[in-house]
Amino acid sequence: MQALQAALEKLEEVKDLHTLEELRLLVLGKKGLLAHAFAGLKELEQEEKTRYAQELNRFKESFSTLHAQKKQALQALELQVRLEAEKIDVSLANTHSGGSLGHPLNYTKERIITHFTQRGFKLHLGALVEDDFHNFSALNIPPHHPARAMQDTFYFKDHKLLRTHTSPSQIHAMQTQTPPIKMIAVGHTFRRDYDTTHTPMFSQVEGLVVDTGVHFGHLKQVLEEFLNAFFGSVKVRWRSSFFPFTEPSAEVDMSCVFCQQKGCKVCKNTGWLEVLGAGLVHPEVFKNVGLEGMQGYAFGLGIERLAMLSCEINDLRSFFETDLRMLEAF
Ligand code: FA5
Repeated sequence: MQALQAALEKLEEVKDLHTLEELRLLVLGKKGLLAHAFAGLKELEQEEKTRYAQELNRFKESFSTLHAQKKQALQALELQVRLEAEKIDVSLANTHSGGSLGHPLNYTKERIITHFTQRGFKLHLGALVEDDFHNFSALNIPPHHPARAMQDTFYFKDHKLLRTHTSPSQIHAMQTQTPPIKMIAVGHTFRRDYDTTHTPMFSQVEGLVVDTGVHFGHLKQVLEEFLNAFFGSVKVRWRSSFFPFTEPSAEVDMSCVFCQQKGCKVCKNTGWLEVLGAGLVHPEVFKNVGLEGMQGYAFGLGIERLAMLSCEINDLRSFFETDLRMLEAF
Protein backbone atom coordinates (compact mmCIF):
# COMPACT_ATOMS: atom_id res chain seq x y z
CA MET A 1 0.00 0.00 0.00
CA GLN A 2 2.95 2.26 0.66
CA ALA A 3 4.18 1.91 -2.91
CA LEU A 4 0.69 2.73 -4.18
CA GLN A 5 0.50 5.81 -1.98
CA ALA A 6 3.89 6.96 -3.28
CA ALA A 7 2.65 6.51 -6.86
CA LEU A 8 -0.38 8.66 -6.09
CA GLU A 9 1.83 11.43 -4.75
CA LYS A 10 4.10 11.16 -7.77
CA LEU A 11 1.04 11.54 -10.00
CA GLU A 12 0.44 15.01 -8.56
CA GLU A 13 3.90 16.10 -9.64
CA VAL A 14 4.04 14.63 -13.14
CA LYS A 15 4.86 17.30 -15.74
CA ASP A 16 4.68 15.48 -19.07
CA LEU A 17 2.51 12.93 -20.85
CA HIS A 18 5.30 10.42 -21.30
CA THR A 19 6.02 10.16 -17.52
CA LEU A 20 2.28 10.07 -16.89
CA GLU A 21 1.90 7.04 -19.12
CA GLU A 22 4.86 5.33 -17.45
CA LEU A 23 3.22 5.87 -14.08
CA ARG A 24 -0.13 4.57 -15.30
CA LEU A 25 1.51 1.36 -16.49
CA LEU A 26 3.41 1.04 -13.21
CA VAL A 27 0.16 1.20 -11.22
CA LEU A 28 -2.64 -0.03 -13.49
CA GLY A 29 -0.70 -2.18 -15.96
CA LYS A 30 -1.32 -5.94 -16.25
CA LYS A 31 1.77 -6.60 -14.16
CA GLY A 32 1.51 -3.32 -12.25
CA LEU A 33 1.41 -2.55 -8.52
CA LEU A 34 -2.37 -2.80 -8.27
CA ALA A 35 -2.56 -6.16 -10.03
CA HIS A 36 0.17 -7.40 -7.71
CA ALA A 37 -1.72 -6.12 -4.64
CA PHE A 38 -4.98 -7.76 -5.78
CA ALA A 39 -3.13 -11.03 -6.38
CA GLY A 40 -1.86 -10.87 -2.75
CA LEU A 41 -5.43 -10.78 -1.38
CA LYS A 42 -5.73 -14.55 -1.51
CA GLU A 43 -3.14 -14.84 1.26
CA LEU A 44 -5.34 -12.88 3.69
CA GLU A 45 -8.08 -13.85 6.11
CA GLN A 46 -11.62 -13.20 4.88
CA GLU A 47 -12.30 -10.11 6.98
CA GLU A 48 -8.99 -8.48 6.23
CA LYS A 49 -9.32 -9.51 2.62
CA THR A 50 -12.64 -7.59 2.28
CA ARG A 51 -11.30 -4.50 3.99
CA TYR A 52 -8.10 -4.51 1.96
CA ALA A 53 -9.96 -5.13 -1.31
CA GLN A 54 -12.23 -2.15 -0.61
CA GLU A 55 -9.18 -0.04 0.09
CA LEU A 56 -7.56 -1.13 -3.14
CA ASN A 57 -10.74 -0.34 -5.10
CA ARG A 58 -10.93 3.11 -3.56
CA PHE A 59 -7.32 3.65 -4.43
CA LYS A 60 -7.92 2.50 -7.98
CA GLU A 61 -10.78 4.95 -8.36
CA SER A 62 -8.82 7.89 -6.96
CA PHE A 63 -5.80 7.08 -9.07
CA SER A 64 -7.88 6.73 -12.25
CA THR A 65 -9.74 10.00 -11.67
CA LEU A 66 -6.60 11.92 -10.88
CA HIS A 67 -4.84 10.34 -13.84
CA ALA A 68 -7.66 11.39 -16.23
CA GLN A 69 -7.60 14.97 -14.94
CA LYS A 70 -3.83 15.13 -15.15
CA LYS A 71 -3.87 13.75 -18.68
CA GLN A 72 -6.42 16.31 -19.85
CA ALA A 73 -4.45 19.17 -18.30
CA LEU A 74 -1.15 18.01 -19.78
CA GLN A 75 -2.69 17.52 -23.24
CA ALA A 76 -4.11 21.06 -23.16
CA LEU A 77 -0.73 22.39 -22.11
CA GLU A 78 1.06 20.49 -24.87
CA LEU A 79 -1.39 21.83 -27.48
CA GLN A 80 -0.86 25.35 -26.28
CA VAL A 81 2.93 24.98 -26.49
CA ARG A 82 2.60 23.58 -30.03
CA LEU A 83 0.28 26.36 -31.16
CA GLU A 84 2.68 28.95 -29.79
CA ALA A 85 5.59 27.33 -31.60
CA GLU A 86 3.72 27.05 -34.91
CA LYS A 87 2.13 30.48 -34.78
CA ILE A 88 2.35 32.34 -38.09
CA ASP A 89 2.61 36.07 -38.00
CA VAL A 90 0.64 37.03 -41.10
CA SER A 91 1.71 40.64 -40.73
CA LEU A 92 5.38 39.80 -41.40
CA ALA A 93 6.88 40.89 -44.71
CA ASN A 94 7.24 38.17 -47.40
CA THR A 95 10.84 36.98 -47.39
CA HIS A 96 10.27 34.64 -50.36
CA SER A 97 12.65 36.37 -52.72
CA GLY A 98 11.74 34.49 -55.92
CA GLY A 99 8.04 35.36 -56.06
CA SER A 100 5.72 33.33 -58.26
CA LEU A 101 5.23 33.99 -61.94
CA GLY A 102 2.01 31.97 -61.85
CA HIS A 103 1.28 28.85 -63.85
CA PRO A 104 3.77 28.50 -66.73
CA LEU A 105 0.91 28.45 -69.25
CA ASN A 106 -0.65 31.66 -67.96
CA TYR A 107 2.74 33.27 -67.75
CA THR A 108 3.53 32.30 -71.35
CA LYS A 109 0.09 33.40 -72.55
CA GLU A 110 0.43 36.80 -70.85
CA ARG A 111 3.87 37.35 -72.40
CA ILE A 112 2.50 36.62 -75.87
CA ILE A 113 -0.56 38.84 -75.39
CA THR A 114 1.58 41.69 -74.06
CA HIS A 115 3.96 41.44 -77.00
CA PHE A 116 1.28 41.65 -79.66
CA THR A 117 -1.11 44.11 -78.00
CA GLN A 118 1.83 46.50 -77.52
CA ARG A 119 2.19 46.36 -81.30
CA GLY A 120 -1.40 47.28 -82.03
CA PHE A 121 -3.02 43.83 -82.26
CA LYS A 122 -6.50 43.86 -80.70
CA LEU A 123 -7.22 40.97 -78.34
CA HIS A 124 -10.13 38.63 -79.17
CA LEU A 125 -11.16 35.65 -77.05
CA GLY A 126 -13.84 33.93 -79.11
CA ALA A 127 -16.22 31.12 -78.23
CA LEU A 128 -15.11 27.57 -77.47
CA VAL A 129 -18.17 26.05 -79.15
CA GLU A 130 -18.28 26.69 -82.89
CA ASP A 131 -20.21 25.52 -85.91
CA ASP A 132 -18.83 23.70 -88.91
CA PHE A 133 -18.88 26.84 -91.06
CA HIS A 134 -16.59 28.91 -88.82
CA ASN A 135 -14.29 26.07 -87.76
CA PHE A 136 -13.94 24.43 -91.18
CA SER A 137 -15.93 25.46 -94.29
CA ALA A 138 -15.28 29.19 -94.20
CA LEU A 139 -11.59 28.37 -93.72
CA ASN A 140 -11.62 26.49 -97.01
CA ILE A 141 -11.81 23.07 -95.32
CA PRO A 142 -14.89 21.57 -97.00
CA PRO A 143 -16.53 18.27 -95.91
CA HIS A 144 -14.29 15.25 -96.62
CA HIS A 145 -11.19 17.46 -96.88
CA PRO A 146 -8.23 15.42 -95.47
CA ALA A 147 -7.25 18.35 -93.22
CA ARG A 148 -10.29 17.56 -91.07
CA ALA A 149 -8.77 14.23 -90.10
CA MET A 150 -5.63 16.04 -88.86
CA GLN A 151 -7.82 17.94 -86.42
CA ASP A 152 -9.87 15.08 -85.02
CA THR A 153 -12.89 16.85 -83.60
CA PHE A 154 -15.18 16.63 -80.56
CA TYR A 155 -18.74 17.01 -81.89
CA PHE A 156 -21.99 17.79 -80.04
CA LYS A 157 -25.30 16.26 -81.04
CA ASP A 158 -26.60 19.47 -82.67
CA HIS A 159 -23.71 19.68 -85.20
CA LYS A 160 -21.87 22.12 -82.99
CA LEU A 161 -18.28 21.28 -82.08
CA LEU A 162 -15.45 22.24 -79.75
CA ARG A 163 -13.17 24.44 -81.83
CA THR A 164 -10.12 22.56 -83.04
CA HIS A 165 -8.07 25.73 -83.51
CA THR A 166 -8.37 29.49 -82.94
CA SER A 167 -8.67 30.15 -86.68
CA PRO A 168 -12.51 30.47 -86.54
CA SER A 169 -11.79 33.79 -84.76
CA GLN A 170 -10.42 35.04 -88.10
CA ILE A 171 -13.79 34.40 -89.70
CA HIS A 172 -15.75 36.09 -86.90
CA ALA A 173 -13.44 39.11 -87.05
CA MET A 174 -13.72 39.47 -90.82
CA GLN A 175 -17.51 39.02 -90.72
CA THR A 176 -18.01 41.69 -88.09
CA GLN A 177 -15.32 44.29 -88.82
CA THR A 178 -14.26 46.30 -91.80
CA PRO A 179 -10.56 46.29 -92.66
CA PRO A 180 -8.02 47.27 -91.60
CA ILE A 181 -8.11 44.45 -89.06
CA LYS A 182 -5.23 43.64 -86.75
CA MET A 183 -6.09 41.10 -84.10
CA ILE A 184 -4.91 38.19 -82.02
CA ALA A 185 -7.25 35.54 -80.65
CA VAL A 186 -6.19 33.54 -77.64
CA GLY A 187 -7.81 30.57 -75.95
CA HIS A 188 -8.45 26.90 -75.47
CA THR A 189 -8.79 24.51 -78.39
CA PHE A 190 -9.68 20.82 -78.47
CA ARG A 191 -8.67 17.74 -80.43
CA ARG A 192 -8.76 13.99 -79.89
CA ASP A 193 -5.04 13.81 -79.11
CA TYR A 194 -3.05 12.46 -76.17
CA ASP A 195 0.70 11.90 -75.91
CA THR A 196 3.75 13.69 -74.48
CA THR A 197 3.37 16.63 -76.87
CA HIS A 198 -0.40 16.57 -77.46
CA THR A 199 -3.34 16.90 -75.05
CA PRO A 200 -7.11 16.90 -75.76
CA MET A 201 -7.28 20.49 -74.56
CA PHE A 202 -4.55 22.94 -75.44
CA SER A 203 -4.32 26.65 -76.24
CA GLN A 204 -3.47 28.59 -79.32
CA VAL A 205 -2.78 32.15 -80.34
CA GLU A 206 -4.07 33.25 -83.70
CA GLY A 207 -2.89 36.38 -85.46
CA LEU A 208 -4.69 38.08 -88.33
CA VAL A 209 -3.90 41.25 -90.23
CA VAL A 210 -6.14 42.34 -93.11
CA ASP A 211 -5.37 45.48 -95.06
CA THR A 212 -4.60 46.56 -98.58
CA GLY A 213 -0.97 46.03 -99.54
CA VAL A 214 -0.19 43.46 -96.83
CA HIS A 215 2.45 41.00 -98.05
CA PHE A 216 4.63 38.10 -96.90
CA GLY A 217 7.46 40.44 -95.87
CA HIS A 218 5.21 41.98 -93.20
CA LEU A 219 4.38 38.51 -91.86
CA LYS A 220 8.07 37.56 -91.69
CA GLN A 221 9.02 40.74 -89.92
CA VAL A 222 6.26 40.42 -87.29
CA LEU A 223 6.98 36.77 -86.46
CA GLU A 224 10.77 37.02 -86.45
CA GLU A 225 10.56 40.01 -84.15
CA PHE A 226 8.23 38.03 -81.86
CA LEU A 227 10.45 34.94 -81.67
CA ASN A 228 13.53 37.03 -80.92
CA ALA A 229 11.69 38.97 -78.24
CA PHE A 230 10.30 35.79 -76.68
CA PHE A 231 13.37 33.53 -76.74
CA GLY A 232 16.26 35.98 -76.97
CA SER A 233 18.37 35.92 -80.12
CA VAL A 234 17.33 33.00 -82.35
CA LYS A 235 17.73 32.06 -86.00
CA VAL A 236 14.43 31.62 -87.86
CA ARG A 237 13.81 29.25 -90.78
CA TRP A 238 10.76 29.35 -93.04
CA ARG A 239 9.60 26.09 -94.60
CA SER A 240 6.98 25.88 -97.26
CA SER A 241 3.90 24.08 -95.94
CA PHE A 242 0.17 23.66 -96.43
CA PHE A 243 -2.89 25.03 -94.66
CA PRO A 244 -6.20 25.17 -96.56
CA PHE A 245 -6.84 28.70 -95.32
CA THR A 246 -3.50 30.30 -96.29
CA GLU A 247 -1.67 30.52 -99.60
CA PRO A 248 1.28 30.46 -99.68
CA SER A 249 1.63 28.70 -96.33
CA ALA A 250 4.70 28.18 -94.21
CA GLU A 251 5.84 26.54 -91.04
CA VAL A 252 8.35 28.43 -88.98
CA ASP A 253 11.27 26.81 -87.17
CA MET A 254 13.69 28.50 -84.82
CA SER A 255 17.21 27.48 -83.83
CA CYS A 256 17.14 25.07 -80.89
CA VAL A 257 17.27 27.03 -77.64
CA PHE A 258 18.47 23.95 -75.72
CA CYS A 259 21.62 23.07 -77.69
CA GLN A 260 22.29 26.19 -79.84
CA GLN A 261 22.06 23.90 -82.87
CA LYS A 262 24.71 21.45 -81.68
CA GLY A 263 22.04 18.73 -81.77
CA CYS A 264 20.04 17.37 -78.83
CA LYS A 265 17.06 15.18 -77.92
CA VAL A 266 14.55 18.04 -77.97
CA CYS A 267 15.35 19.09 -81.56
CA LYS A 268 15.95 15.44 -82.55
CA ASN A 269 19.48 16.43 -83.57
CA THR A 270 18.22 18.72 -86.33
CA GLY A 271 19.15 21.97 -84.54
CA TRP A 272 15.67 23.34 -85.36
CA LEU A 273 12.37 23.51 -83.43
CA GLU A 274 9.05 23.91 -85.20
CA VAL A 275 7.08 26.68 -83.50
CA LEU A 276 4.23 27.96 -85.63
CA GLY A 277 2.21 27.95 -88.83
CA ALA A 278 1.51 30.99 -90.97
CA GLY A 279 0.68 32.30 -94.43
CA LEU A 280 -1.21 34.83 -96.50
CA VAL A 281 -4.99 34.61 -96.12
CA HIS A 282 -6.34 32.38 -98.91
CA PRO A 283 -8.51 34.21 -101.55
CA GLU A 284 -11.24 31.58 -100.94
CA VAL A 285 -11.41 32.61 -97.27
CA PHE A 286 -11.81 36.27 -98.24
CA LYS A 287 -14.57 35.20 -100.65
CA ASN A 288 -16.36 33.26 -97.87
CA VAL A 289 -16.57 36.39 -95.71
CA GLY A 290 -17.35 38.85 -98.52
CA LEU A 291 -13.93 40.50 -98.65
CA GLU A 292 -12.86 39.49 -102.18
CA GLY A 293 -9.66 41.06 -103.40
CA MET A 294 -8.39 41.96 -99.90
CA GLN A 295 -4.89 41.07 -98.68
CA GLY A 296 -3.85 39.77 -95.32
CA TYR A 297 -1.76 37.37 -93.33
CA ALA A 298 -2.48 34.95 -90.50
CA PHE A 299 -0.45 32.88 -88.09
CA GLY A 300 -1.15 30.33 -85.37
CA LEU A 301 0.93 28.93 -82.57
CA GLY A 302 0.47 26.53 -79.66
CA ILE A 303 0.92 28.16 -76.26
CA GLU A 304 1.89 24.85 -74.58
CA ARG A 305 4.59 24.35 -77.19
CA LEU A 306 6.12 27.75 -76.48
CA ALA A 307 5.78 27.19 -72.71
CA MET A 308 7.50 23.80 -72.99
CA LEU A 309 10.40 25.38 -74.85
CA SER A 310 10.76 28.47 -72.71
CA CYS A 311 10.27 26.65 -69.36
CA GLU A 312 12.24 23.53 -70.45
CA ILE A 313 9.41 21.10 -69.71
CA ASN A 314 9.47 17.91 -71.76
CA ASP A 315 6.01 16.45 -71.08
CA LEU A 316 3.11 18.67 -72.04
CA ARG A 317 0.71 16.69 -69.83
CA SER A 318 2.52 17.89 -66.69
CA PHE A 319 0.95 21.35 -67.24
CA PHE A 320 -2.45 19.90 -66.39
CA GLU A 321 -1.55 17.52 -63.56
CA THR A 322 -1.69 20.13 -60.76
CA ASP A 323 1.44 18.66 -59.15
CA LEU A 324 2.46 21.38 -56.70
CA ARG A 325 6.15 20.39 -56.87
CA MET A 326 6.17 21.05 -60.62
CA LEU A 327 4.28 24.34 -60.24
CA GLU A 328 6.54 25.49 -57.39
CA ALA A 329 9.53 25.21 -59.70
CA PHE A 330 8.18 28.36 -61.35
C1 FA5 B 1 -3.42 25.11 -86.85
O1 FA5 B 1 -4.16 24.81 -85.90
C2 FA5 B 1 -3.65 26.33 -87.66
N1 FA5 B 1 -4.94 26.87 -87.38
C3 FA5 B 1 -2.55 27.36 -87.39
C4 FA5 B 1 -2.52 28.46 -88.41
C5 FA5 B 1 -3.21 29.63 -88.20
C6 FA5 B 1 -1.79 28.29 -89.59
C7 FA5 B 1 -3.19 30.63 -89.15
C8 FA5 B 1 -1.77 29.28 -90.55
C9 FA5 B 1 -2.45 30.46 -90.33
P1 FA5 B 1 -1.76 23.15 -86.41
O2 FA5 B 1 -2.74 22.07 -86.52
O3 FA5 B 1 -0.40 22.90 -86.92
O4 FA5 B 1 -2.28 24.45 -87.11
O5 FA5 B 1 -1.65 23.57 -84.88
C10 FA5 B 1 -0.90 24.70 -84.48
C11 FA5 B 1 -0.13 24.39 -83.19
O6 FA5 B 1 -1.01 23.93 -82.19
C12 FA5 B 1 0.88 23.24 -83.33
O7 FA5 B 1 2.10 23.70 -83.84
C13 FA5 B 1 1.04 22.77 -81.92
O8 FA5 B 1 1.96 23.59 -81.23
C14 FA5 B 1 -0.33 23.04 -81.34
N2 FA5 B 1 -1.10 21.80 -81.21
C15 FA5 B 1 -1.81 21.15 -82.14
N3 FA5 B 1 -2.42 20.06 -81.61
C16 FA5 B 1 -2.08 20.04 -80.30
C17 FA5 B 1 -2.40 19.20 -79.18
N4 FA5 B 1 -3.23 18.16 -79.28
N5 FA5 B 1 -1.85 19.48 -77.98
C18 FA5 B 1 -1.04 20.54 -77.84
N6 FA5 B 1 -0.72 21.40 -78.83
C19 FA5 B 1 -1.23 21.15 -80.05
